[in-house]
Amino acid sequence: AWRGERPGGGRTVPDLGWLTDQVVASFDRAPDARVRQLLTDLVRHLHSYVTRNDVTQPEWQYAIEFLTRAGHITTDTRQEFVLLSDVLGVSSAVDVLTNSRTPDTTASAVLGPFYVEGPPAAEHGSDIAQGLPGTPLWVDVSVTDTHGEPVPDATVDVWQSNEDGFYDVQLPDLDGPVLRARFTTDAGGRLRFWSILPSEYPIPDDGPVGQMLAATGRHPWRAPHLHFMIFKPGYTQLITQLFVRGGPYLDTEGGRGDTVFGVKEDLVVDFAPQHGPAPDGRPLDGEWRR
Ligand code: MBD
Ligand code: FE
Repeated sequence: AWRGERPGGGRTVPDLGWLTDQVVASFDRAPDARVRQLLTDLVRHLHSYVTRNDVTQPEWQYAIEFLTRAGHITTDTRQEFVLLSDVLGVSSAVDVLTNSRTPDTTASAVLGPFYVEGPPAAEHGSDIAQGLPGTPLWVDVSVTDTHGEPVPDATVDVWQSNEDGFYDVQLPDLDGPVLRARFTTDAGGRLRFWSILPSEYPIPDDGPVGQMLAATGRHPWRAPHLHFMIFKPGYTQLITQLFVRGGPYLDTEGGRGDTVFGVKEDLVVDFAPQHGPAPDGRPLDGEWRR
């Protein structure tokens, strides 16, 4: 962490409006109005930020080094900038903005770093955990349009962590994809599959984002969740998550909950313990584990 001295408090910082104006004017001829708007406002906020906080050169250098270290962590399974956006609540903010454009739909949720394009196609009733240990979970979801009518032939990608909170892409010993699958909704707009209960999950915290969490006394945990991406030509895509009611880190107050601020009350659902035969005839009770 950065340890330099801050300049003495109470000093009057110079007015930098002339400098801000010059940079803003430099964007005047940007042909794309949206580009001009976003860059102009970004510069205004950055200038205001360094001015209001009287940022020193070592501090700014530290910030640049932090971002540079983050930028170097880009693998298939780890994108530090995504995590940074997540833990600062920016991903969630953009998600809420996006969702507000389509009222009357199931709430969306952030994509996260572990979606893999083109998951393996799975049959209704199959086990996407492929026998991994955990508490058996039977998922029965209906996809409906905004009039409540079932949507058949929608593509539904699902992905989740295992019992220890790891996604398959984080486990090099696994042989091929697991706990991720692609379903097509049936004539009644439904999909059904076996899996295991997802568990709470620490976001990767051995990099710059982890240092920031540690420096601020924050924990790295996400509340247990199942991811869904639902799409069909002619419909707006829905990316969402379902959270396990009663699970840890669901608290949306006080900044001690889900570390990416991704929980929405509407998306917390009952994962009810079942007794007796399972919907597909398998023996099952609430205590049963494999
Ligand atoms: C996850 O599993 C996740 O879903 C998000 C949004 C961020 C980090 C890890
Ligand atoms: Fe996730």
